[in-house]
Amino acid sequence: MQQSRHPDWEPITAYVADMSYFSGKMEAYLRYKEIPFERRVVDMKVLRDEILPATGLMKVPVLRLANGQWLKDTTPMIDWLESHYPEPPVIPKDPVLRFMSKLVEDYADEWCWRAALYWRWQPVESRKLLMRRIGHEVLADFPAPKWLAGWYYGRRQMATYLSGDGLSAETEPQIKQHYLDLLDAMNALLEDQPYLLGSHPTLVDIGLFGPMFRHYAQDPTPGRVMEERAPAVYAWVGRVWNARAHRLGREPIPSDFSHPGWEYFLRDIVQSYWPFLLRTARAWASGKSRVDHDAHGVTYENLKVVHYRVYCLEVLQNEYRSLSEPNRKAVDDLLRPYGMLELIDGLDSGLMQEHQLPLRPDRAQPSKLQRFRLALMGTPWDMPVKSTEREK
Ligand SMILES: N[C@@H](CCC(=O)N[C@@H](CS)C(=O)NCC(=O)O)C(=O)O
Repeated sequence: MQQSRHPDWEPITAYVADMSYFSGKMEAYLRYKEIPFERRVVDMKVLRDEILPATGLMKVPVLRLANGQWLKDTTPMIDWLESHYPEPPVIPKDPVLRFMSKLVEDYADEWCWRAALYWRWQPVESRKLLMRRIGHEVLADFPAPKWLAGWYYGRRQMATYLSGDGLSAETEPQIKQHYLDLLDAMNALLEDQPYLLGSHPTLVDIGLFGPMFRHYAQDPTPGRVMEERAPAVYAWVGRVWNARAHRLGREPIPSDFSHPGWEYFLRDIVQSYWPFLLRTARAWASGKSRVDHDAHGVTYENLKVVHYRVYCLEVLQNEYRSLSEPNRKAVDDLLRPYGMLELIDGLDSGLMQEHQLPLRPDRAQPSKLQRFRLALMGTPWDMPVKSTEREK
């Protein structure tokens, strides 16, 4: 299945990090679709001097087209690439499957993050290894011994994504359990089919590959759990990494979200994740920077209100609203055993233009002070929202 070639922007340079959740997701997509790309593993210098001025964030993955244009954020990047490299589609054509797949992708990106960070940084064995790896791989040019730079970065990750993301004595068992539940649900799906929606990889495989590959399969502590508890998931991780469109048949044998393996996902999305998006969007609209959120029978306290997630909700609501009446009913029927998706009228994250790809080249450049701060602190979640952007 030869992709049509685009000499204007090929080869694409993919800026990635080897232990990064979203880099794993992006690479799985590019590899399966056989989109030509050159892989560039970043260090702090590349993040600061190339990626920050071009995208406004020190985050990976980002793509640079041969004509000098840039793309960021895996979800809009995959949408953009799907429109230019349509065959074989990874996003299902059927509107119900499409909406449900986008919902699962978003859940994998934003809700599976907390437990993946927990299993990386909380077990001492994983933490020590990752601090070392980061010191060597990302912070090689840091003006400090590598072990110290890695230790500093790891501590910052823990402050931001563990204690800063609702980890407490009350929530810890739930956060830990989330990974085990995901494994059980995915194992059930993968006992019946090679990919989560049938014979070919689709967006749900790509989305869940984010937490499953660079974190769960490769970090030592969760990796051992996966090997023993869910060998079908372990095999799937390798299968997705090795999937190439030309090797799979042209006609996929599709499945859908009625398989019992999806029950866990649908319940968690409707009862925990979607309400979290609503809470985030409402808090953002009233200018709050932190919220508490009740889910899984516990309270996740003091969660950061991440502006990007308001945009996620806006995009998903737009998708849902654009469904025809019968398709919306089909989605509602799938979700009804767990509840319904409440919508917010007039939701405007103000980030729609920011995520138009390719990125506009005339973006505001960070000041020297901001660059210094970012080099030291990185950009955990998103940069502080300017007060003018936040007024509604
Ligand atoms: N929404 C973004 C998220 C990208 C992201 O969070 N990347 C992480 C690595 S997996 C990062 O670069 N973090 C830098 C930091 O925390 O300093 C996407 O979908 O690409």
